[in-house]
This record gives sequence, structure tokens and C-alpha cells, in this order.
Amino acid sequence: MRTSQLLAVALALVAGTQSGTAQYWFIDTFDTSASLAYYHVDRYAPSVFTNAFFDGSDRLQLTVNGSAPTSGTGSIQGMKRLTDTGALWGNGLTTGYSLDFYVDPAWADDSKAQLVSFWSQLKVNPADVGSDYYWPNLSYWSKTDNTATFLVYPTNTVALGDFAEVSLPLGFTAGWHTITYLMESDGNYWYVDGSLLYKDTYYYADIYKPTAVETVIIQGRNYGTNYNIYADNVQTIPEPSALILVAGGAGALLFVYRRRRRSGTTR
Ligand SMILES: [Ca+2]
Ligand SMILES: [Ca+2]
Repeated sequence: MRTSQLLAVALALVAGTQSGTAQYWFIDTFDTSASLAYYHVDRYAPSVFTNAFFDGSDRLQLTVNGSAPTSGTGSIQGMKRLTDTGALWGNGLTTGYSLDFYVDPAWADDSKAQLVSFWSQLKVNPADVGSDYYWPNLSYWSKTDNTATFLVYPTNTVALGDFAEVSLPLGFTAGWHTITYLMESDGNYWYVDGSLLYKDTYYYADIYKPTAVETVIIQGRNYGTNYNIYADNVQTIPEPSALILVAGGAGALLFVYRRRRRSGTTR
């Protein structure tokens, strides 16, 4: 199948998810302020949450309030993406999301910390019991020693314990990157720019089965200074296999296309 045909099929699949099913699909481009209405404060409010022209397009801008608390819940500043009625997605079928985020080149040598963090909340069946709820997370962390890493907060905390560092992909540079999160039957998959960065398994999978992604939270952490987080094209992935093509955008499409080429199944 030609790449253009692949895209057409994928777009048709997405169109089909928007009517007559319980799947919840959206894309927030932040090209107008309309997308902002879906976002609600999670923990502590950032000082700015708006759409702004940045780096050639209209983006989401979240400014971490450096005057806020620097420890505890008050240091965690984020916005949660809900439905148009302010609810969790809650449809049982949305299994991932992707978004673009910006790594500011100035962060690399300013001897200050910045954290750009993305949380999923997974619906669990049977219903979760307190802390058994799944909260997979991927964060980009610029440290005060001017090194940087990704952080993951796995669902399998029994195996990994807590946040764990995952090295940046080879050749990772400042600028825009695409993150894709997929909830699969055997665990969480995090892709960066179309390549798998990290996977973890569900510890309680045999008892509390995750069934859907219910929200995405875009979050910064206050280290005592203001900094801007920019994101764009926040979108859900209704089905894990076919729709990664669309949800990841052209980058994911090419990724899959290349993978097919490598495996000799290009048609
Ligand atoms: Ca945009
Ligand atoms: Ca820094």
C-alpha cells in the first residue's frame, strides 16, 4: 500500500470513530483558544495556560509559576485534559495519546531544573482500589547539573519502585519532539519520535485490568524559577494498532512504513 493510501485509510478510520461509537477522539491544535476550555487545573495552577504563537505556529503554553511552593503538591503544576462536560474520557476504548512538546535549548546550560511531565490515568476493571490505580508517566527532566534524562513512572512499581531514569535517545537534541503513549494488553509503551523508549508491564494485570486511558495531564514542576512548557497537537488514539498511524502524525506513519520496508513487507 502506498503511503498516501495508508494515510487515507487511517484518516477514514479516525472519522469512523467520531460517530456512532463510544470512542473518544480529539486533537487539540491550540490554533485558537477553543482547545483551552477542555483543560482543568490538576494540583497547583500554573501562572499561565494559554495558546500562544511560538516557533512558527500557535501552541499551548504552560508557564510554571516560580513563586509557588517548591515542595509537596504545591510544586506540581498541571492541567488535565477532560471532555467537553469536564469529565474523564471514561469510554473504555481510548487506549493512547500523542503530543508534541518542546525542549528549550536554553535549558541545557542554565544550571536550573525543568521538568516537562505527561501523565495518563488508566481506567481499571474491576474498579481500582486506592493506590492500585495506574498512572503511567513520562517526563523530560533538565537537571541543575546541566544533564538531562527522561523519567518514567511505571505501573509496575513493584519491579521498578519509583520514578526511574531512561537515557535520552541517541542524537536527541533540543526542539520539538513527539511523544506517543499506548496502553497495550501487556503493558505501557512510550514512543519518542516514533521509536520505543520504554515499556513496562502491569503488576496487577491479572486482577485489575486496565481498559482505557481516561485523561492526559500536562505538568511542570516548580524548582523556584519560571519556565515555559510548549506543547501542540494533543490527541487521543482510539485503537492501538491501526490508529497510531494517525495519532502519531506523519512521523509515526513514516516510522511504520520504514519498519515494513525493513521487514520486507512493503506493498
Ligand atoms: Ca498548533
Ligand atoms: Ca536546565
